[in-house]
Amino acid sequence: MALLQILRYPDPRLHTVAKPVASVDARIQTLITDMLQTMYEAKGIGLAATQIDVHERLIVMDVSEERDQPLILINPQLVWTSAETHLNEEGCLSVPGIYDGVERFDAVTVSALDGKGVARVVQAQDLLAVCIQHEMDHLMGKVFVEYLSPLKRNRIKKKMQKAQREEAQ
Ligand code: K1U
Ligand code: ZN
Repeated sequence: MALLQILRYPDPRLHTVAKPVASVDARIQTLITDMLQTMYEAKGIGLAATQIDVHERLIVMDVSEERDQPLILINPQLVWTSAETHLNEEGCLSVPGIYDGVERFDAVTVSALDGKGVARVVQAQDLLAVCIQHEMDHLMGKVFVEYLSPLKRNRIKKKMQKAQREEAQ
């Protein structure tokens, strides 16, 4: 197992559009193990491969209280979205310390391969639905701050750059 480095906003690599996973092989299984360990260690509820600079369509999540129900989505596709949307408070491991509201579908249905390469259909609502939409955005190169106003986004960008400059000293 290995802890992976999570890219921090405004790293331009976060805007890379991920390609489909060609085969759920040993390399992908190792990546899943390492991404789960990295997500749990960072106390996140999700992590997209984009965030660890791997540009393939792979997401790991766990929204359970006990942190014992990992969910793996490989090559996820949204097949249904609810008519209703809500503003939800979101955070992001690539934008630490920043939380803000994003409008998301209340419920979604996603088709994907699981960690063993088996085709699954996942129906999600509440926090899991929000997390899936947030992580699928990462795979498209989109970070949640891009839903915020240019003013807020610029403030966040400057704050992150300052924090990274200070960390480097
Ligand atoms: O993708 C990521 O960076 C992980 C992110 C997922 C996420 C959290 C909240 C809403 C949507 C997506 C996080 O895990 S941020 C940290 C966190 O654990 C958290 C933050 C706010 C609410 C719940 C959890
Ligand atoms: Zn994120």
